Formats: sequence, C-alpha cells, structure tokens
Amino acid sequence: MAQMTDLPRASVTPLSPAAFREALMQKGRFYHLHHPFQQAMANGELNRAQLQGWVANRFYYQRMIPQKDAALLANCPDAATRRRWVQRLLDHDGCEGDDGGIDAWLALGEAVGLSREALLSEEAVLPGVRFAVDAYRHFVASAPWQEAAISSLTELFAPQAHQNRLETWPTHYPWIDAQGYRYFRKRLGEARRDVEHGLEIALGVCTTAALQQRALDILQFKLDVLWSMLDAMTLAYQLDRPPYHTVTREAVYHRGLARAETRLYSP
Ligand code: AHQ
Repeated sequence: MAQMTDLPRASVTPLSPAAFREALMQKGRFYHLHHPFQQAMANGELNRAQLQGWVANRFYYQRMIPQKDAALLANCPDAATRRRWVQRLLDHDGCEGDDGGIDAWLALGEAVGLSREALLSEEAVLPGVRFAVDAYRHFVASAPWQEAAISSLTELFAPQAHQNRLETWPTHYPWIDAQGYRYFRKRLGEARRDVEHGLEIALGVCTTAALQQRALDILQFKLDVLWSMLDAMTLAYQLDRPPYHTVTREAVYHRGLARAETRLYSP
C-alpha cells in the first residue's frame, strides 16, 4: 500500500510559507475527530461507561500536558519564547484566579459520575493510552524545543473538537452535569492562541524542504498518538476486549511507574 507522504521525497525546493501552512492544515484529515470512537461520541452512541472510560483515559493525557510543557521550557534557551510558552503550563496547572485545566477536567469527571480520586488513581488508564501519552511526553523531553513546539500543532484542529462536544453532548448525554463543560469552553480560546505561537515557530524554523518534511512527520507522530489512544479505548470499551480479558474480567492495572511514591530504589 502506497505510503502517504506529504512532500515528494526527492523535493529540494521548500514550499512557500503559505503552502507549508496549508500542508500542515491538510494533516487535519487524520485528526482523531475522524476516529470512529469520536464519531460515535458525536452521534450520541456512547453509553455512560464508554464516556467515563474516555474521560478517565483522557485525564492521563491532560495531566501530562503541563509536564510536557515544562520539559519544553527546560530545553528552550530563549527567554522570550519561554515567557509565552509558560502560559500553557499555567492554563493547565492554574494560577491566581484560575483553577486550571487539570481541575476543570476533574470537574468533567465528576460531571460524568467519576470521583476525582478515580481519575487521579489512574486505575482506568489503558496500557495503549499510557504508551501513547508517555511516547509524546518522552518525545518532547528529548527533542529540540522547536520540534516539541511543532508537535503541539494538532491543536490546530482542537477547537472543532471542543465545539463539537459543546454542541452535541447536552442533547445526546443529558445525564451529564453541564458544570463539566467548563474545560471545553476554556480550551476554545486557549487552543487558538497556542497554535498561533506554534505556527510562528514552525513557519520561522522550517525554511528548507527537509525541515518542512520533518515538521509534517512530527505532526503525523502526534496525530498517531491521539488516534492510538482512541484505538485502545475502542478495543476495551466498544469491542469488549479490555486488557487481559481472556484471563480475567477484573481490571488489571499498575499505578504508573513514573508515579510510584515508594520506588524500590532511590535514584
Ligand atoms: O485539551 C487539550 C490540550 O490542552 C492540548 C494541549 C496540546 C498539546 O500541547 O499537545 N494538545 C492538546 C489537546 C487537547 N485536547 C484534545 C481533544 O481532542 O480534546 C486535543 C489535543 C490536541 O489536539 O493535541
């Protein structure tokens, strides 16, 4: 099957900034809004347990975002860039007068019937979700900060996802407490602001065909992260094949090795 490449691999002539921006936008066709799980959600086809599974697993992603952004900041020597980028971390961890996105997602959990403790315990986190999220965090921690910034550009397509939930959930899932929608509303403006900065970085740095292809590959990696998360949730919550289902119907999980308060060794 032919590989979907973005630029002719032999291309040596860079795209114009406008054409490169359009090439980045074209990646939107692979955004997880088009995943069958997300489409079932938008069509009101998910039951309470499936929605709870999505909220609990996506919390593992949300909780990682400020750590990922802190890793990017640590790798970035430019104070002006850090001054802008640090806002992302505050948007999630909170600051004076704003409890932050992590707190808002915990409120979303309560709105769908999950306690804050249930989300924080990570008991519902599927291995496939954990691996995808950890791969993203590790990429950002090890990549040059410019590449890490480019990997956040899936948010070019996120406002449509948040808007879709705000428009469809109240009708399809009237049992959800509307207090939970604060996160989606919060992100509509924050995502649009964030991608302007991310695009400035991408268009400023990617001035050769090779760098432009690298950026498109990084964006595809991040699209794969988001798509794979929903694949894991599909298997567990729609196809009734949760991890180890042939061995036990009990939930089998670990609490996340990065979080183990009592490590077997002290690094
Ligand atoms: O709520 C989301 C969020 O805060 C972020 C940060 C950003 C990044 O730095 O990678 N990506 C992202 C995303 C959020 N929500 C997802 C959704 O579908 O609700 C989308 C996701 C993204 O598009 O990368």
